[in-house]
Amino acid sequence: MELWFTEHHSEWAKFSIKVERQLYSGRSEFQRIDVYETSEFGRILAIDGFIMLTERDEFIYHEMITHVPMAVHPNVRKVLVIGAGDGGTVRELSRYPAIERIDMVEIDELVVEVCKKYLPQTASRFDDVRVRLHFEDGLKFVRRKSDEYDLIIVDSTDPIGPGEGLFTKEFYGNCFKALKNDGIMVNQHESPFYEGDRANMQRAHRRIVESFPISKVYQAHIPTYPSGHWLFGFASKKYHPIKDLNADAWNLLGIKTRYYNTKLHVGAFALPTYVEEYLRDVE
Ligand code: SPD
Repeated sequence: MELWFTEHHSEWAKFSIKVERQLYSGRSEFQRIDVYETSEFGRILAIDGFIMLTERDEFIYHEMITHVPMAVHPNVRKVLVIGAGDGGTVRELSRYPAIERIDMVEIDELVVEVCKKYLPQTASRFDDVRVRLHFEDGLKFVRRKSDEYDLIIVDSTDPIGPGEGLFTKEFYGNCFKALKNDGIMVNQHESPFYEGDRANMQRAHRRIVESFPISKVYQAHIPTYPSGHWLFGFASKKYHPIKDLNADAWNLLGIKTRYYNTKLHVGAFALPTYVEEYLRDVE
């Protein structure tokens, strides 16, 4: 008998991966967590039936959500990461010696425990002395902060269930307040392709545009996310993602990446016309 993992990408489209075996299945007070072993994508983490990462393509997402802002802001010392319980974003941030402190706020401690046990490829740097884990709601955590962070990375689930609050106007406003006066916020911004994701993407963009003076969107190709076309938001108080890119300084750091590079950085902000139109419609 064959076992397949299937995610609904729209009411009429599904995406399936053959599963060799299920490694973990559990339910926290917030959500259902599953880990599968597959031949094509390695291990897969699914939350409430949606793929959060696969070992094969997670590098694309984690490099793009981390290195884009890090190559723009000239002096990141203190970072807030919201969500990201799999550890992939912390792993990428930990490659920067100049970062002094990484606060990671994950609502669900079970996600971190499961990833430490079954996904050591991403959950590999939680022991970095600069990392502080806070198990609480990111929405509440950020409300208490003011003028504190150089960079906020919102590495959330989709805006259903516990991730919903991380797509609200109140949350983006509080991120603005929590950032220093040259701070940057980057968020996972959903996909432009299927109608449901597109609506979430437009709603997030409208709210971020209302909260930050500079608000741009960039893209990456992530095979296991709906349609394979994924967006990230770059919101900033001062720095422009292309005009303020310091490619030479970033390349001198010698950080070895597999997807991100400083040429791709510029290209990632060149969006297809239909996506530009969707964004313009809500600006
Ligand atoms: N539909 C998938 C969206 C997943 C975004 N978050 C992924 C978490 C990886 N650290």
